[in-house]
Amino acid sequence: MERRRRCVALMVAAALLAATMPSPVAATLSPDYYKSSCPDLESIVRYEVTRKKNLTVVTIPATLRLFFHDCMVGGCDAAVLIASPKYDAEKDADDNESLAGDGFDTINRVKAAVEKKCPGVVSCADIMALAARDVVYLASGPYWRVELGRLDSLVSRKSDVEGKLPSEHMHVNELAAMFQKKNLTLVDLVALSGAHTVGFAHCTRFASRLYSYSYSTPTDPTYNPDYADQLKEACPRKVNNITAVNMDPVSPVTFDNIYYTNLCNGLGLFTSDQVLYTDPATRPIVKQFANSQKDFFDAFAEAMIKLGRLGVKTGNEGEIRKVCTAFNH
Ligand code: HEM
Ligand SMILES: *[C@@H]1O[C@H](CO)[C@@H](O)[C@H](O)[C@H]1NC(C)=O
Ligand SMILES: *[C@@H]1O[C@H](CO)[C@@H](O)[C@H](O)[C@H]1NC(C)=O
Ligand SMILES: *[C@@H]1O[C@H](CO)[C@@H](O)[C@H](O)[C@H]1NC(C)=O
Ligand SMILES: CC(=O)N[C@H]1CO[C@H](CO)[C@@H](O)[C@@H]1O
Repeated sequence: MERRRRCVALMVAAALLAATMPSPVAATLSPDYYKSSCPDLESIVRYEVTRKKNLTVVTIPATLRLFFHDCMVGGCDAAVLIASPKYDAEKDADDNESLAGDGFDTINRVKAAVEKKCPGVVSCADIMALAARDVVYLASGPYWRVELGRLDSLVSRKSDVEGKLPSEHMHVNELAAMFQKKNLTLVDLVALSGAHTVGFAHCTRFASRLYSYSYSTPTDPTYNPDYADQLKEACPRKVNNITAVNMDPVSPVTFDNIYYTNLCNGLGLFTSDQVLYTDPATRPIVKQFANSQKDFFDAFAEAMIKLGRLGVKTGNEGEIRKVCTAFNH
């Protein structure tokens, strides 16, 4: 009840959403890209992703986050999947922020199944885009047609990651600037952050909000006090670096708009979540999504399509990897 009340009675102009028209489609991307070369692609991906999700539900957040990290660093090109014996690939950067192994495993399983039916045809980058859509849908989230036709990168460098991924300590101006560099708007930022309606975060990511916000005010006052108490219980002062909590304390495994009602109630886990409500630049968008799951779903789908257009490799910039963790050469 209380949760709903603080976010009702607002009518954000429809213009907010109209302002997020996607940029023109890169000529090479199309949902029908593999229509003749691998007609069963989407059902193979769906089947394998469902199988993996049936084994472990953390597949959902892990696979979704992996796609975001891949796209933000040099584009959606599966560079994040490369396993380097020298530990100098994208996934080895500190900023990979403990990407969960189940995301990698999902893509590798799907790729193996796709290779059996359509050898050498479908890129790992496209499989990541399809799998990210499928896990959202399996968690009761929106569905969208995925544009396809990406090639896989020929390089993957740890040093490329620095400064490309947002930090949980960032405020709206910093987040907006980082997203703007990728042509992602404020609405895209708020919508994509809604991915934190599923998944986990380690205590070490937000402990400073609980214990060392400032000298006179140790706990961030934008936390709901009861929530802060619960978090302190789960994450004591000298917590290890393994303990994690649900990012959406209300509906942790469902892809829904509760993330936004949470923000209205001080239940945003990271600074980067809660500021979307405290900052007047983004608060109307948070309220809109809290009030309309449909508006959130539409905006999320659109923002994921835009995210999927970043840094697409074509021609001699890429290849179709045989296995997603290694270059062909
Ligand atoms: C807006 C800026 C963002 C920041 C600062 C941020 C930061 C983080 C951090 C620090 C974690 C916890 C990692 C850990 O402790 O293991 C996390 C988890 C997660 N993030 Fe984000 N993120 C952002 C945007 C996004 C976007 C755009 C998506 C996807 C569209 C996303 C999807 C996820 C998911 C699904 C998880 C849970 C991962 C899991 O349970 O394995 N995040 N994020
Ligand atoms: C996943 O689990 C659901 C529910 O138990 C079941 O109906 C479905 O057949 C399973 N799918 C796969 C691919 O294992
Ligand atoms: C952003 O849009 C501009 C203008 O359409 C384009 O030139 C630029 O390449 C885009 N940037 C990214 C990262 O897609
Ligand atoms: C986690 O803590 C252990 C033990 O203190 C340490 O060896 C390890 O390097 C830490 N891992 C990370 C990712 O910081
Ligand atoms: C999933 C994964 O590969 N995570 C890596 C992130 O980077 C650290 C080193 O900074 C590795 O230890 C992890 O294995």
